[in-house]
Parts: sequence; C-alpha cells; structure tokens
Amino acid sequence: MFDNLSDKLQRVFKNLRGEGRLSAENMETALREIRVALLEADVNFRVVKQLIEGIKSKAMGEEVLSALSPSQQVVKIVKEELTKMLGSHESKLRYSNEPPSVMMIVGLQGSGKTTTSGKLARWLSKNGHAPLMVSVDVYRPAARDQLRIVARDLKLPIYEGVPGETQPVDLARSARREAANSGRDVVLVDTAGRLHIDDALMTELRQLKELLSPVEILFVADAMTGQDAVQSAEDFHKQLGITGVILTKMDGDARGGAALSIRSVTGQPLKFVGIGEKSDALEPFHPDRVASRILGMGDILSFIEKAEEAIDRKQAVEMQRKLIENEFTLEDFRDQLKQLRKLGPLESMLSMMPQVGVMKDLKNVKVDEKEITRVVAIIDSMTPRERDNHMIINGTRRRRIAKGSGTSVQDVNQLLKQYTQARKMMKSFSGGFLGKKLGKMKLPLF
Ligand SMILES: Nc1nc2c(ncn2[C@@H]2O[C@H](COP(=O)(O)OP(=O)(O)OP(=O)(O)O)[C@@H](O)[C@H]2O)c(=O)[nH]1
Ligand SMILES: [Mg+2]
Repeated sequence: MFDNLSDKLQRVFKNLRGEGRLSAENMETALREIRVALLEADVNFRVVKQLIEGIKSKAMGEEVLSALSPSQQVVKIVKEELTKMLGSHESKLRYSNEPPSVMMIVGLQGSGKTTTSGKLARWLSKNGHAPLMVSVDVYRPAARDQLRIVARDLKLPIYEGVPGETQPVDLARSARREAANSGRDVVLVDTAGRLHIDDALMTELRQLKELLSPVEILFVADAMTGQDAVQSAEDFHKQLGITGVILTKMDGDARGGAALSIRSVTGQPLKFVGIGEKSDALEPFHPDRVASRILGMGDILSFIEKAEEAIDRKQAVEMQRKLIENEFTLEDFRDQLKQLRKLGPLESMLSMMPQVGVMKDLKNVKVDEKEITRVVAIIDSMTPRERDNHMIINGTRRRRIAKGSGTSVQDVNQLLKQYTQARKMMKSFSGGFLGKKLGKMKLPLF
C-alpha cells in the first residue's frame, strides 16, 4: 500500500535535506516532485491541486518554524495537509439511539460487499456489539448462500427468511424485527450489486433506505479500480446519499489513489479498508496514521493495536523481562514464532514501522510460512533441557533432532544460528529506540 508514493515523497525530502533554508526555488522543485508523485499514485487531479496549494501557502506563509530544517518543515507541512485531505480523524461508525442500528452495504458487483459484511460483523462483535446479517440479494440464490456460509464460519447469526419472502424489503423488515426481538443491536444488510449503476438498482436501494432509515449506508468499492471507484462513490452519493466508504482489496493496490482521493471528492469519510480475503482483514481507517505511514514515519499505534489483539499480555511482560535479562530460550523462541504467525503477514507488520535504521533493512524481508513451520518442528524435536540451554546441543544431538523433525543437520545448524542472532538483535532492540517505546508499554517486539 502506498509504497511507490512513499518512496518518492521520501526522496523529495531527502533532496531538501542538503538545503540550508526553504526558498521559493527549492520549494518550487519540491512541490513539482510531490505533484508528480501524487499524480502517479493515481490521486484525483483536483485533489492534487488542492493539496499542492495547501502545502505551498503553508510553506511560504508564516507558519514555518525556524527551529526545523527545511526538509523537516516540508515533512511536517505535507503530513498536515495529507492528513487533512484524508479526513483528519478516524470516522467511527454511527449507531442509532434506538437499536437496532441498520447499516446498508451497497456497491457495484464484485466490489466485496458480501465479504465485507462478514468482516464488519466480526469487527462489530469484537467491539461490543451483537450484529445480525441479512442478504437481500434475491436475484442470485448463490449470493444468499455465500453470506450464509460466511456467517456460519464466523459463528454469527443471519436472518435466513421464511418461504414466500422474496422481496428485499420484506427480508430487510423481518430481519430488523428479528434483531429487535433477539436483542441484536446492529443489522447489516448485504445488498445486490450491478455491473453498472442503473435505475432498477437505485430504485431498490432507495426503497430499502426509505423503509429502514439506516444510520449508515456504506459504499463498498474495489480500491484496485482507482479513480473508477471514486467516480462510482460520487455517483452513489448523488443518487442515494451514502454515509461512508469502505475500500476493499487495498492489499492488491500499490498506488492507493482511490484511498487518497475519495474523501475529498465525495465529502464522505473512508471508514474501513479491506486488506485481504480473510474475515479479519479489515482495518478502521485512521487518516493521521496513514499519512505517517506514507511519509515513512511508521504507524506504531496500529502495530501496537494489532499486537495487543494477538498477544497475551501476561506472557508478553514475561517475555520482555527474559529478553532484557537474556534468558530467552529456544522454547520462548518457538512460542514467539507461533505468536508472530497470529499477527498476520510479517511484511504488513513491518510496513507499519518507521523506515529508519535497522527497520529500513527489514522492510524487504520476506517471511516464508513453511520456514516457520519447519523451525517450530525442529524445536519440537528437542528435549526440554536442550530448549532451555542451546549450548548443550552438540553434533550427536543435532543429528537426532534433524532426524526427529524430518530435516537436515544443516537446517538445525541454521536454526541455532538464527536463534543466537535473534537473541542478539532483540537485546539491542530492548535497549534501543523500540525498546524504549515499546518497553514502557510492556510489549514484546517478537
Ligand atoms: N484480496 C482481497 N480480496 C477481497 C477483499 N474483499 C473482497 N475480496 C474478494 O473479492 C471477491 C468478491 O467479493 P464479494 O464479497 O463476493 O463481492 P460482492 O460485492 O458481494 O459481489 P456481488 O454480490 O456479486 O455484487 C471475492 O473473491 C473476495 O474474496 C480484500 O480486501 N482483499
Ligand atoms: Mg455479494
């Protein structure tokens, strides 16, 4: 996500680093490069224009602080303007005063409505709500089956309808009644999609809106379609009135143009982004954190939230202590690897880190799931004593471990080397920048 833009903007800042002060000339060059970078990221041209003007007037105005170097000044200004463009603060879902709150999920065909309904139901139930899903896509029997399967996998309830209930409004009305009767506080209505916006679709959606008075009409769009997603969001907003956008498939979108433009063009906030096919691949959208990430300043807060969700706190505190006191054994190493897997793809975790120092080198690290499985198998084949003290693992023991885990002696050697290196690295982390930041919060890095 945003990788190219991020690289290009950082190059602009780097070029400014040699300059003694901000002048009309070097600002002109920087602004031109920022403009090109944004256009190449497929940001809407009107939005780019607005943003550049904002940066220019700030950089040339009185707001410039002389305590900062030119490149720091520009980073600060670009960050502020970028955050403003993205919507300033997180836009939370709204709930109605009288439950159930109805949320309509709308969008074009294949944009990810059904998948997102499931993800959102999961997110809601993890955040203190009791959702009920209903599919009103009566045109394809497979569409309702799809949501049924999603609900079953998540072990969350769905309103299935009774025989004879064939109209979207009937299904939606009954679902709302069922939610009220069973104490469910949110109804998620997964609607049908069409290839293009047409009158029939809009009429149906308007009828549903009229009947349900939804607190949220969330427009789901495929981020990979770039400015087309922005355009259709604008059209839906004009014809139906939406309250927010969810962009899906951000995991496949290297440029990020839709995410960067949609707020400014439609005036409606981006509330969530979908970053994968699995049900947990949904993140609330935080403009300031995303701006930091784009500018290479990292997104420590999102990282910590992810880590907190996946990691057992008590165990984390204990791990932290062991790291600092260098008591980190192979058994701990194995447990950490297992936890690491729960955090999701390592690459996406690393992309949240500030791109400085050692983290910059780690950015290109690729983690092989199979490799983790193999390492775990090797450690499983050790005796508790070996796990406790790797120093006793001599040649004979290495051969036995390799045999037991179905690997080779080289694999075992390599693991032991990795482990000693990891120990060293973690020791330096726990004393360094991240240690200070994360250590206070009693969280392990790995
Ligand atoms: N990689 C990735 N794939 C996604 C994401 N969200 C949805 N998809 C995939 O997109 C495809 C379409 O998703 P659906 O949820 O069926 O889309 P829909 O809008 O309900 O489609 P219709 O009901 O036919 O209009 C599926 O293959 C999903 O797995 C995402 O965030 N990342
Ligand atoms: Mg669907």
